[in-house]
Amino acid sequence: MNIKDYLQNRSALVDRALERWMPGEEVLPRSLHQAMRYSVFAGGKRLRPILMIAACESLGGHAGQVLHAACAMEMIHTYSLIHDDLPAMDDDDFRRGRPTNHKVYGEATAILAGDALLTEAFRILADAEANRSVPPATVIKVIELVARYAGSQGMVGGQVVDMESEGKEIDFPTLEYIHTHKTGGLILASVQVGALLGGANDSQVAAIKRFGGAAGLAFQVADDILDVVGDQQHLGKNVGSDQARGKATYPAQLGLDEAQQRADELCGIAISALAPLGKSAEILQELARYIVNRDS
Ligand code: GRG
Repeated sequence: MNIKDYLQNRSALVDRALERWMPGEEVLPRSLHQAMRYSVFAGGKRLRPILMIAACESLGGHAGQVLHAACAMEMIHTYSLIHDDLPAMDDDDFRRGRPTNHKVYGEATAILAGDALLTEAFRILADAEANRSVPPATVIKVIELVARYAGSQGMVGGQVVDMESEGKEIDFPTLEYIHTHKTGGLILASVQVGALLGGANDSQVAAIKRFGGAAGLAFQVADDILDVVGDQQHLGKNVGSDQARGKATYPAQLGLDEAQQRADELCGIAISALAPLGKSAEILQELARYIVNRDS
């Protein structure tokens, strides 16, 4: 299967699973569930769930083993986007090609929709039926891992340092801290969860971790580049906003050419990290290329 078909096929699987796991619009309180569904079903790329599935498959597992965790990860990612767009943070009007959550439902409901998505994600990760074939120690490890990468020393921590750095000159290690924590963390967590639920041994987990670290950082470098050269229509959000806000980005620190070189270098590191997994990791390697060459 080529990468385009793979992305389409696995994204459709994730969407169907999200329909199963997300409360319907008719479930009380309706306004909250409508707001949650508005952002989850707004047409995201489903990159983190797809990476989780691909990691599991690269170890001989199948998508069904991780679909619940893949949905949980997408819900955490969506919560972070809703909160990031709020007036108190980036104050953005467009996301995934539509008005942002708070523009439609109001700030209070948008905050609560994000809170509920985060909380529901952990309910799903702990679901007994979804984990019926998973050793309990693995379930606990997965929950701990996701909490760590999403929490104060992960995504939320990265977001705080990002906010505190706006309009300031920061050094390169601080820039890398922001990118690896704010965005890279959920990508690294996704592939690790895919490996753990796919029954990986320690050396396989180590290879997947090296892949996820490089691919996660590459994703954010590419995102910075897209904010400079990308097309608003394709991206579904405003472009040029990083520079306007004085955000710390790779193009701002290194210039566009060097930022692109760094993205390519990270892609190479991610691809080489998978050498021990052999041919079964080809799709993950393609996903690394997609991450740095995408146009949205
Ligand atoms: C508010 C706790 C909290 C954290 C926010 C992820 C994040 C941290 C902020 C998002 C800001 C942002 C746009 C970062 C750039 C990288 C990124 C996460 C882009 C969006 O991810 P995609 O491209 O989006 O995978 P889709 O919509 O395709 O899922």
